[in-house]
Amino acid sequence: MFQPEREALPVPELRALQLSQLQRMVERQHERVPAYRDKFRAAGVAPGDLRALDDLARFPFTYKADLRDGYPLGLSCVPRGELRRIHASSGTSGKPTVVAYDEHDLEVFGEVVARSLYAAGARPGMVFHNAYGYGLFTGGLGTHGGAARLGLCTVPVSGGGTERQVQLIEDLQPEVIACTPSYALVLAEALARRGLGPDDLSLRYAVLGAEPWAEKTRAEVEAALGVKATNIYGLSEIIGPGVSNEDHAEQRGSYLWEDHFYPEIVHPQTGEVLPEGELGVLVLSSMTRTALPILRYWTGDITRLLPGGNATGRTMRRMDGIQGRSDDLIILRGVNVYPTQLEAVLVTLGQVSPHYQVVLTRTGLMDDLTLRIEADGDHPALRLEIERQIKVLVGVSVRCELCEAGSLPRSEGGKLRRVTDLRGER
Ligand code: DLL
Repeated sequence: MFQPEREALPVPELRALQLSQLQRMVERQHERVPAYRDKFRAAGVAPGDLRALDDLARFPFTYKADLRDGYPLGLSCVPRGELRRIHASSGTSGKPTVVAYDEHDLEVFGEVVARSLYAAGARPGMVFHNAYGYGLFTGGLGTHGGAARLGLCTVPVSGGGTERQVQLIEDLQPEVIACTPSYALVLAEALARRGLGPDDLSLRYAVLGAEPWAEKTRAEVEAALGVKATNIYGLSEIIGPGVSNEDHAEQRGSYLWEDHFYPEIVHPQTGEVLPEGELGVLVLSSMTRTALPILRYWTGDITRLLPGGNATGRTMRRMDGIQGRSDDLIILRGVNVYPTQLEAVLVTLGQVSPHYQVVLTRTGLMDDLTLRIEADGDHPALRLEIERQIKVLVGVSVRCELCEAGSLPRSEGGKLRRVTDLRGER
């Protein structure tokens, strides 16, 4: 462990710490942020009502729209002069969401990413090929700061420029690589084209995240690069990468750094807090942030909490892989479908590549979903089998289209969009 005194804190002490941090947080928000004062008043709560962790359920959620309404820095708790960095996540429409950090927040950011990289297998002195995008996106600079804190030697290559990345991996012999899982597949293909396989590479650990991915991708990346791959999760509104990370020796759920981020799982429609182990929307409170503490942030990410305290000695809870986003939900002729459910079927069939795209179209009043998958040649039997399995396991009729290997879009270094919705177009 990077910080055993924190990561293995006995659970009763951890809960007491969380309560006192949450109490301090709501008091500061009430005192300093008019928008939170209004939200508390509308919900009929005051900071003094938070006497036990269960009381948190009475407090309001914060949504992306609250950050947008306060654009750019309406929810900030500190004067402008105390800010040290700003990141922004690009929205699909309109203004980006801006997030701000003061010196203390950057310390927290470095600490949680250092813990994450350590859990992923990185150790001081290793060379770190960082292919997350540098810039307004939190991925590049966020992992960079944590790597510095851990004592890695970072190659800040950023996303894109695949041929140059391959050259650098060959020449600088990094032990650790970080990028999106879809870009790891692109790098693996490019390395293979140069005749470089797992035994030729220095890489040992891959830290993959920023988008959903399945076990099949893990297996492919591990085999092609000769690494142990772990899942890193995070989001700009809470801090960036490093909210949670899997342990490389275990690879079963990402340890959530609960001394900084308080997790809840809630029902996607009612917002009711669900018992541990149930699937729902992840809601996070960034308790220790000073510039931009966010209360009960509705991440929209669907997952479940798993217990901690297993072989790794960490007491903090883990979160399962992200199963989808509450706003990615496709409602196809009345049936709820997440793209990851389709991916899961492909994984169980095992004969197709992890490259797929979902295309939604409309004929008259009927919505249609076409699942485009790469395969070598057209195999009508395979196509029918995929359609049949999806009908049985997901409950919808889709059309499967097999495309030539290498023909579907690949990640260009950033997040890959898998769903194309043409239903609004003629
Ligand atoms: O993607 C932060 C990050 C950078 C995480 C690098 C990991 C590695 P945003 O751009 O604000 O921040 O996007 C956050 O991305 O709400 C999820 O929907 C998705 N996401 C992030 N990590 C994972 C993951 C960064 N491991 C949004 N699995 C989140 C699935 C993920 N989805």
